[in-house]
Amino acid sequence: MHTVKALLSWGSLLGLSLAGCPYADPAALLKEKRADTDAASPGLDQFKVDDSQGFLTSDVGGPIEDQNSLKAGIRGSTLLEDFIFRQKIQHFDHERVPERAVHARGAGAHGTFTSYGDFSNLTAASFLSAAGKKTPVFVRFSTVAGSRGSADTARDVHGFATRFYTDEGNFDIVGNNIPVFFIQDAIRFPDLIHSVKPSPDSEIPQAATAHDSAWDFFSQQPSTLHTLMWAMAGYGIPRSYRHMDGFGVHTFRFVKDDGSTKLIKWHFKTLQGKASLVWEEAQVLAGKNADFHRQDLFDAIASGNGPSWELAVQVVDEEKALAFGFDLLDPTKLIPEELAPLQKLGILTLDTNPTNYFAETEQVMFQPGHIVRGIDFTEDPLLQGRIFSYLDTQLNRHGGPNFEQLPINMPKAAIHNNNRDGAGQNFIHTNKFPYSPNTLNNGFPAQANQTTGRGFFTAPDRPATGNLVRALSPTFDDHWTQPRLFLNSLTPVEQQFIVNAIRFETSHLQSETVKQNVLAQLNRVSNDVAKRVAVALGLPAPAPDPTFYHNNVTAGLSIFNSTLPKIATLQVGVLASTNSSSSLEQAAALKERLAKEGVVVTVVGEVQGNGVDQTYSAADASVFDSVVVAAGAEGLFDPKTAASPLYPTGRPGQILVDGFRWGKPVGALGSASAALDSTGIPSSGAPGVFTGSDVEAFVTDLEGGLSQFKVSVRFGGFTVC
Ligand code: HDD
Repeated sequence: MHTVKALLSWGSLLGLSLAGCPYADPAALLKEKRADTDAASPGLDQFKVDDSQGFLTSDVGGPIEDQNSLKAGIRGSTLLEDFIFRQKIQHFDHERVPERAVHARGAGAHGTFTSYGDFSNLTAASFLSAAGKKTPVFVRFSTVAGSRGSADTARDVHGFATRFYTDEGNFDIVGNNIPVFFIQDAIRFPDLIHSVKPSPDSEIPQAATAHDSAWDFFSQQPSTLHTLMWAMAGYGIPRSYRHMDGFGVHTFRFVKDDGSTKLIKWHFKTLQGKASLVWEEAQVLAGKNADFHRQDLFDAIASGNGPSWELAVQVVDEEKALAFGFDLLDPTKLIPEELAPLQKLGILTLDTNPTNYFAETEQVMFQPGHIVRGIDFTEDPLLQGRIFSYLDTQLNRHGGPNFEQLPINMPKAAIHNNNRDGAGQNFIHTNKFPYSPNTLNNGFPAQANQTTGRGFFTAPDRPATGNLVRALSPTFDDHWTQPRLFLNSLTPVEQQFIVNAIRFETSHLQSETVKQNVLAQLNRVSNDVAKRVAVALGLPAPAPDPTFYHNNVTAGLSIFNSTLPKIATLQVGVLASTNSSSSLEQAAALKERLAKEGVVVTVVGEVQGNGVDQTYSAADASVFDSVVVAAGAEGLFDPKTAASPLYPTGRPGQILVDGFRWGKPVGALGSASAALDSTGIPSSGAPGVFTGSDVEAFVTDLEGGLSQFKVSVRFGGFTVC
């Protein structure tokens, strides 16, 4: 009775009619929200719980009358017999499952893969069998080292895991945004991860490799050098999940219907273009918006700008596994595109956000072992170990063997087998004879073969010979040629960023031995890089160690030498002043104009309202891709007039200056060019700095700046020799 009365009085306060059913009206309030999520999480509708109406119940369906615990007297103790209390608290106590041992921090989305054609000349995989054939997908992006609550912009390799719910079963490409990996044999994975994770005593630092144990391992295990170079470059700090490529890393096999095979490498090429942050803004973002990447993906999809990638493969004849001067079974090597061009297979588009993060993104359980007919493994010893590890870790996370029955993991293809029981069994099997062979169930489920049922088949010609040996092949021995190829293929600014990143990381090292070991390894890749790191560490410059030095380059590895094909979803901060109505009008006009290109404008002012989206006390350059000052706001940047009780001293100027020094296009309209002068930013002729009074011309310039994304010349740069 208490509850109904309370609701009635709150209802009348809110102006709601609660006549009849006291729970009906809150449903109306939720209606709008529900409309948002109805289209989400395709294929999972039958599992969705719609709470927009109905009574609150216990887990076993009994309606609950009151949400206080049951007590012995109004001021008495809670009773053990209160099963409603116990059930609710018990469920809460078990809400978490173990976070992923690696890649704990991430975000995912649903979408579709559409095949460009019939690729039966390459593979028997059915999802690649016809032009226009659509396959539902779920993709999860992640960082590796940080825990589930860590900041998105930590410098790290980024996970790019894609599940194809094909009509012949689930196929996962559990890849990264970097085409190579740190180690060559899965047995070393626990060592790699232990070295990177926080110190066992203090659990410091979170989601970072700037510490002794990581660099101790890196320098003792030079197979890490290639991936390390990529992680120290812009690939470790992408602008968003949408602005990075994905790679299957290992060499896999395509198998055709006739059993013949080719070696392949998977690539997802971003159609948003590649873009990265600079390290200083990534660090600031970790505090200003730790959910920066997660939010970017969610918002882009919600605004109808879901990202796309082209799926492509490099295809190599089996006989050429050793033809390129390295071993295609070695996951620390990429195949330069000049040696094996990309063949485009189809397009992947993400267009739907999860409805429930836990049910979908947290419970999705990828496995490199999820392959389908037409695709096969190779003998890459890293891949071989992964096939075990992921299956095993899912058992730990789920607590039983039925995790494939969770809605997000359930294949869209029918499942018939004799696997039974176990914790969390969802299926009600009707077959009383769950064994094979049988006669009592007429031999079913029947075995597929190549003429009926398109049975999965391991490539018949895969070689398996040799004596047992606990060693890596000598064809895996060269750890230095490809890191140098990577360095050579970048712009001078990107090379400088790698040096800066290694200086940042190694400046945190305590051990002189580790520092020396790092320098020795860097020096085998590049004497120039080693010298530039050494000078920052106050150590003598090492003499060249030239065995692996070369001047080869390969295409497609630089992030900075191309422009973005799309600027939709990029973020512009327009700095206005609440005290200048003309600045607010101009900001509104810019917002409307840039919205036509899908560019998102945040109008910043001293106080919210009147078109101001964000206050100076909360806004920061790190969340914008560009910063613009509206005419009339220039007074906020003049040190003589800038102080305000509404925000920390100098904030407007700091936003503008940070935007400039982090390489973003910046601009000032009309009289606001005084803001550039006040903050020491060159106002005329400097690349990526736009001025003028004509809004249309200004917008054209700004859009050019946005597609350039980072104004490289602001960062200087040196040549690696
Ligand atoms: Fe791994 C997760 C990618 C080597 C063991 N890995 C995980 C995820 C990605 C990768 C993207 C997150 C999947 C998700 O979003 O749920 N891992 C890679 C790549 C590797 C690699 C590209 C090298 C080419 N991993 C690797 C090795 C081992 C593991 C060598 C163990 C021997 N990885 C795991 C794991 C995880 C995992 C512990 C943690 C959570 C999970 O599997 O589902 O089993």
